[in-house]
Amino acid sequence: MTRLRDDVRTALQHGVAVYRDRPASLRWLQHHLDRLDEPLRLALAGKVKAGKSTLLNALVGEAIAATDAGECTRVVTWYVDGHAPSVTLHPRDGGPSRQLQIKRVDGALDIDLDGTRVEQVDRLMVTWPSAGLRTTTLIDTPGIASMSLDTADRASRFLTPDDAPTAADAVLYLMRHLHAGDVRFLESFHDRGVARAAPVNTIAVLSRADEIGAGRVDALMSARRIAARYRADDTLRGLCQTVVAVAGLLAFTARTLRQDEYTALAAIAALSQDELDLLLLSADRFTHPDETVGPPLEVRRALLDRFGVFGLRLSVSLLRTGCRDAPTLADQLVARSGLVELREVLATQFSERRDVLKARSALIALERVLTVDPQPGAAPLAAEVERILAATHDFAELRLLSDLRWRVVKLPREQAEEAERLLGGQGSAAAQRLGMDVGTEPPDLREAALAALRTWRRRAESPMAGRAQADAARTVVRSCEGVLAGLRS
Ligand SMILES: Nc1nc2c(ncn2[C@@H]2O[C@H](COP(=O)(O)OP(=O)(O)OP(=O)(O)O)[C@@H](O)[C@H]2O)c(=O)[nH]1
Ligand SMILES: [Mg+2]
Repeated sequence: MTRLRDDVRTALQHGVAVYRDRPASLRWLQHHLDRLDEPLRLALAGKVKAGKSTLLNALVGEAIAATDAGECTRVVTWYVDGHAPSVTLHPRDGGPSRQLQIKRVDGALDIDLDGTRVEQVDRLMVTWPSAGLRTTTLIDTPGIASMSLDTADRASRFLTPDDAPTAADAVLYLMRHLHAGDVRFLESFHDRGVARAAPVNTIAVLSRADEIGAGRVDALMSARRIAARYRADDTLRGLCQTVVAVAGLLAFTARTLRQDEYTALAAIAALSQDELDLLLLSADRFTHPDETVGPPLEVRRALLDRFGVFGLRLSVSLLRTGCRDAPTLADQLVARSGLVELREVLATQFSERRDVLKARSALIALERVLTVDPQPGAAPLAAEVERILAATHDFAELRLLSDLRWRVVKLPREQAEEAERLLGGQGSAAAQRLGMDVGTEPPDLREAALAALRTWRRRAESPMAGRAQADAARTVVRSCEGVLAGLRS
């Protein structure tokens, strides 16, 4: 995979040589050269209050992104791993960037724009030492379709700028229910040229999943069923890789669970069933000033903020069925929040494809320069981009994945699903491509890969197949060959 990165680096370096007398293009190319070796940039996008910042905090395991109130929810904020904490403000007018003071309020990061108006801020850059940010830079964006047109505008300008490839390599799109506005936004977040495959770098999240079904203990099961239905939806299939249900608040609270919270929950779990049923009836009931059972009012209020009604009910039921300490409770809550699945999907769809996604971003940028600023000496460079695109099977895979999902290439449903899997649509490891368990022994994997190879060769050579179907089958054959080669080495 590093060969792809090397090829793209070489092409960008050629670009730098060709454009040495064109300052704007040169800066752009140099920027992309640096970016090639950076961690993957993952943006969190979605409507106002979809739970973006909370999920970001859950992924990092710390309260670094501002949630709810505060002007900082209205600016694009980057979170980058680094040695010492720092916050840098980059102004919109391209003027010099400046350092801001860092404050922590109740353990959460509190950024003060120090007199600068939100409208004047291009982005905030937060450097924060965190293992969660080492391989991925997270970018929090303001809510789209918000009351304030300008805030929404800042997010969409960042995610789908008119005149430049996007600054993110991949996107996590949060939605509470599928809404026409979500579809429109996802549609507008499309590619220009190169891989022509927006779905490859977008994962949709059914967020605040605990609120589905009014916080009943089976809320997450309902949410998972809805996510599965969205996954099968033809429109959404063409717009994102997959859909995962996540209760971000619960995940964040679990990852930062405190002993005093555990103790308070354990005291609640020890109440009689009748008392419990009443206390956990609703949010209002739980924080009612006249309530006499359970912890004091301010503790109950704080618990509700951190867990939500669903989280409280789930925690109590876990405590009553044998969960004995805070770390165990935290693990079980994280497991049920959907965060584990989300992390797995991020790993298989994005982290393992990091080099392809990075190369893709860089080639989009290069193609852009070649188009808007054509130069006499640039023809070999254009040819080089073409060659990389044609020679890199990963791009062929991404393109075909997208075409199958958009039904540009039509295969019978079952064949299409099998093709998507073999192309790496559910993860690029051999077992995932072959639809087998992760622990499957290599000889069994090899046998399955050979069987798949034979099937798809037959399909590629079938006189019944149309041209597009035959081409698609040939791409799948190459993927099978790749799996076999990987197993051999
Ligand atoms: N019940 C529940 N509440 C949540 C969840 N995620 C976020 N919230 C709450 O929803 C509100 C908004 O959450 P944020 O994370 O700030 O949402 P956001 O999408 O970043 O909002 P903006 O940046 O203002 O667009 C907060 O009060 C959160 O506590 C969740 O998974 N479950
Ligand atoms: Mg936010």
